Amino acid sequence: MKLNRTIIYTAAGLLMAACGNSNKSASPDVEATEPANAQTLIAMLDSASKSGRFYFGHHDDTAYGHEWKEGAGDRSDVKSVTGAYPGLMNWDLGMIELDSTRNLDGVSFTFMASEIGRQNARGGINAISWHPRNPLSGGDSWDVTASPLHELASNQALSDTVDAWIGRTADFIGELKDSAGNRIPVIFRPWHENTGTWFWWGNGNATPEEYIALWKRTRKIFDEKGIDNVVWAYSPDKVTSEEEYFRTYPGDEYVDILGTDIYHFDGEAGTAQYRERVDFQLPFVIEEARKRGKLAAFTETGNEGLTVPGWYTKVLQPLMEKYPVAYVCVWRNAEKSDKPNHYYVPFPGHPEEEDFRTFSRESGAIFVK
Ligand code: BMA
Repeated sequence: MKLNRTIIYTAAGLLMAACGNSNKSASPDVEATEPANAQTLIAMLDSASKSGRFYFGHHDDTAYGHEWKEGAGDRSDVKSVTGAYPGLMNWDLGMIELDSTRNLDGVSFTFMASEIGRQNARGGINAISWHPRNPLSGGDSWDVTASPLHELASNQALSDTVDAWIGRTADFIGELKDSAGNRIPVIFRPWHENTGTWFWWGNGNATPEEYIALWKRTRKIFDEKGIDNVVWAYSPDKVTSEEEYFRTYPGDEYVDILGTDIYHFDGEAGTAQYRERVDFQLPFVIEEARKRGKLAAFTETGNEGLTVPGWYTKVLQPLMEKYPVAYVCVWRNAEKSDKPNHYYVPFPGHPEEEDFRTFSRESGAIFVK
């Protein structure tokens, strides 16, 4: 189905859409297991997906872009091309565990908190990922030379460190407030892509039991601190079976969103493989989410450097039309002097600008002003 309309919401418009669409689908309501604060965000996401829409997400959207860094908050490559901000912005807490003032990509945590407030005020959604350092080796998230989760149960100093690190993410999230002083609900998506082997919490570096214990530990720390503004997202990478996806699933009482991260690699030559992976995975993610009273999302995707002509309208859009998810999020537009080809949305002057504008008008994607 082609939704031939522009969907750009203001905060008021979103509220009307949320109320107006509540009876349109026969699928069961998403379970009200989270506190009221988080429930508001769950309802927004649920209403979007039940009406055939989805939030379009971009990581670090207003923090920097392909040709600029250290934005003042109003600049965005998505906005420069489409006229509106993405409906969802993703942010990453990597380095907060070390009490750093900036994250692993140089974004100041003070700026991040303020941008989360601005995105919330314009009726948009915020999601948070976390690439923490390896607490055993001192390396980064991708350092798998030491496997801390094998030792977590027996090494008191290590488990104290991990608890303190999780505590810092909880404190940051608990401090996210709107202008009235109310906590801003956010999606938190820790310990992601764990079916892959590249993170210290991933496949080969932790048993399923160790991974699940880490997730439960995370949730316990948030609950003990009374953090009530989190919508929890589980997001393994591509898998070859449904059993693999659920092997590390912490349980329905810990998760609100069943997600998945699948990237389009190898340009045009990789299109068939990308489609196959998504066609395999999203149907069962969506179906299991429906059965369990959860939301489904395409938590990370993208074609790095937009090497596939028409990627947004010819590759992503047909997938989004087939698979009703609450949101899709593409990764960051790194500044060109840092990583010249590491971008996932076009910037002004890029040949894919028009294609992305068409996608923004016709796909049912939600952007905000
Ligand atoms: C990766 C890349 C890295 C970045 C990390 C965390 O996919 O974008 O350059 O440091 O995500 O944002």
